[in-house]
Amino acid sequence: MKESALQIAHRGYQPKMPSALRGDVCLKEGEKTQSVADQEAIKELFPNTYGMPVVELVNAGCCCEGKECTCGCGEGKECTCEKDMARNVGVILSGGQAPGGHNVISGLYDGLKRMNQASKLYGFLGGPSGLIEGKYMELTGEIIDQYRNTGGFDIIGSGRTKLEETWQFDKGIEVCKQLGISAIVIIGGDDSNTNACVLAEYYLQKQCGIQVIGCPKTIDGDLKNKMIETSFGFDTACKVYSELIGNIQRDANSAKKYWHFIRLMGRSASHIALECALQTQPNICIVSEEVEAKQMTLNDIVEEIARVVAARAEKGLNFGTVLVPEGLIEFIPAMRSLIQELNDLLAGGKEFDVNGLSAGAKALYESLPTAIAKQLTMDRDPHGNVQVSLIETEKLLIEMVGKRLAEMKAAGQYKGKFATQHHFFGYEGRCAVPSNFDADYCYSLGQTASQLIQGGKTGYMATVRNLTRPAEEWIAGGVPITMMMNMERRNGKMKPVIQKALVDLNGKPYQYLVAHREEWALSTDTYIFPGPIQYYGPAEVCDQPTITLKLEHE
Ligand code: FBP
Repeated sequence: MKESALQIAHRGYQPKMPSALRGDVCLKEGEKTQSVADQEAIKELFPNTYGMPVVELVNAGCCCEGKECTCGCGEGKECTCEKDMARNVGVILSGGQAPGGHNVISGLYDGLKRMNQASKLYGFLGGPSGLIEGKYMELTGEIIDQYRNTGGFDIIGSGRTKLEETWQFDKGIEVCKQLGISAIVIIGGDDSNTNACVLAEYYLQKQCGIQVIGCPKTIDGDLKNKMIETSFGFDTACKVYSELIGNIQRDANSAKKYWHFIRLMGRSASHIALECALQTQPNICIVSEEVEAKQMTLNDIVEEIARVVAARAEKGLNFGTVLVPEGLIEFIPAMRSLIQELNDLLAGGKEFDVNGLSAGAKALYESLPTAIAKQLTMDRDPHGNVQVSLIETEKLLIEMVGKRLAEMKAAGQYKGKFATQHHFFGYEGRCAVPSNFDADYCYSLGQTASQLIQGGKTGYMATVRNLTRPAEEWIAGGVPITMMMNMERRNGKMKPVIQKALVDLNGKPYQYLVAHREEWALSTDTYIFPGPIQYYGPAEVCDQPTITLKLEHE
């Protein structure tokens, strides 16, 4: 197979790691934990995995000296020193692709092999369904080497099957027993990690000797909290989109004739749009969480865009950029109610009949451009949700802003031209070659997962923190997944789930946007052009984390 120069060179890239992961490692236990909310309910549902301590990986020796030993190594009280037992481990990629997944797997593989060459890593094929259907492959060194530092999830494939029913868990035990697997690593987002925790709890109850460890993945950036600074893939995806937005801004600034409406992936939260705005300084960036907090209507959003377009036209600037988060439509209160009614109406594959909607929802539905109304009634995802990536909100806004500007023109309030281009950036970023940050972060996550397994942990998510510092200073460890949980209503029932992190309107990244957006709206010389991700060169060009991460943690 022919390969690009970067593919060939990049295989030899050696990911940077926290210094604690080099050499022998101990697991140092911290304080006992509790869930972020609904403690009693979560404790009752997870009697075996609730309240476990946070663990930190430290160099063997630094936590052991002079203390009473609990693990048989004769060393330390607070540590469980690694026992270099050979293990068979299974790994699953779950949900949407995110750059760096292959490095989690290579870090996991290297970690297991370093501890014992006889250990084996099996990849379950096509996502969680691979576990229950017994579809797997052994990941050998030769296979792993082909995928080091590459984008994509194609090494074993991914899928969106939910692991949440007892028969699936039991099937998993059967398959693991056949392969001698004593630990499973699930690389996924908030839902997949919630399911990983349910699985860990079930396997402990059954005493079947299978550990379950999660890893925080999603380009959407919404799996983060006090202990998880960012999910992997967010960094690369935002850098890819920001490069493209910067290029478009150069074009807009050169041709001076188009308004570009750019929709950005991120199923629910607006982290991607916000980060891209911080990297490129567009004329407008909509933040869904603000729309919801201010109870804005679609017309309010249109009015605001039209205001900026008219103000720029006054200065002779009939061009600009508008960033639109993919999830926007569901954060507009009236649209959310309409979508909810549509979800109920269409549940179980029923035929759509507009008369089944309430009067308000029907009026809103009928006011929408036909194409958008049709998109809202399209097939739901496996969880019964509307597939926001298929709804062309950017086109909806173009149409509505165009109409509003025509009215303003007729009233003598606007004299400019409104020629537009629309874009959607999503899939372009999900399988990009991981940035050095993601390559390093993911490799460290994989290595950390191997240590948590070796330390006998289950129901934990691998974590690597202190990410705005050089990689050597990163702090690797594990957080009990129950610590991140609360109870939420899902499909009409209260369920334990990991709390999703939406954009914090009091947080520094959003506040930075608010402080600068009026200047960015009206100016021509505030655009930033980030250019393509750089893999080789000075650290200030190649190894920078996202601006969101820097603002949140520095
Ligand atoms: P995950 O949450 O599974 O990481 O997926 C994120 C995402 O890329 C969203 O941004 C997007 O809305 C969705 O997946 C698209 O899903 P699909 O790949 O099924 O089209």
